[in-house]
Amino acid sequence: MDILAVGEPLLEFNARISGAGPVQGDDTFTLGYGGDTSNFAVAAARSGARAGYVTRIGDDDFGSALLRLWEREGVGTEHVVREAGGRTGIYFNSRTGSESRFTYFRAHSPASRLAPQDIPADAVRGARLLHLTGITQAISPSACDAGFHAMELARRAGTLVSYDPNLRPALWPAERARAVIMRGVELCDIALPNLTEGRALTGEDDPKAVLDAFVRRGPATVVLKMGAEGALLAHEGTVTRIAPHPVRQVDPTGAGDTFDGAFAARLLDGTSVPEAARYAAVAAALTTTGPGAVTPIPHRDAVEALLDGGRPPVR
Ligand code: KDG
Repeated sequence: MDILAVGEPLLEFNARISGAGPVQGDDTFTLGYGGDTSNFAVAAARSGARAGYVTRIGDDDFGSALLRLWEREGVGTEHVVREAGGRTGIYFNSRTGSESRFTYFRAHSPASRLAPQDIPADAVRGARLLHLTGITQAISPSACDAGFHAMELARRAGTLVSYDPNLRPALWPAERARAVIMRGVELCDIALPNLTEGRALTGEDDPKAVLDAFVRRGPATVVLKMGAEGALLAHEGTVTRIAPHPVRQVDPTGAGDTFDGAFAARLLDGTSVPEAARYAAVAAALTTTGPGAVTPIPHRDAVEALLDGGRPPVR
């Protein structure tokens, strides 16, 4: 595998809210897939990369559904452990308008038992890029250790490390989140924060100051994702503004993960860093045009058609 992602996959229940406000008893939820690192792996695969996943799931129906997803998408499952009697985590997205609102049921999930011994050392050494996130490290102390262990292994082997803070305040206390995530940023080559979490993590407000605060931690490449405002890319001492791709947003869930996966896939096929970021911005924008984290993630042809100024192909 060229790309290895480590983290927690979740089944997603995505609300179809009938009224204007929070869920009501008669609203319905559509089953889908989520989990930031799983979304990342699917996005990378849809952009043509050979991606594999390191995680733990239950031997329940939700675990089976995720396995079928990865098999359909061509995401490698060699390092997915199935726990007998384990219950795979789930979340509800009861979004109002286009704002995500997550409720998690993931405590004691199999993925929370991820530990350093689950990290396949040879696969990390053999990969070209390792990806993990703040969520990977938030779900339990052993998963946090697994994340640091994987990054250390990758650094020693010369495998690139990409890291998305994906700050989820519901998962851990702010001070611990900041300390762990900023250590992760120091250990990575490519940091991929969004503006909201970047502000919370650095205490800066101005996007350029937020970007600089990440650059000072050492990663060679930082992309500050700013949603409808596009992105700021810092690479080799140069800051490049990546224009947004305008779309009608339905559900932003998974857009940041898609950016990361699409960016990684393009970087590894030799695309220049700014071009990879432009590609990733279009892929991320397309992901917001439908409900759910995974279904709207675009394939490479759809993104390229738009980059060329055309319309995406109909699938
Ligand atoms: O980035 C989208 C993810 O946040 C979503 O799929 C659920 O992984 C998830 C989480 O932990 O919030």
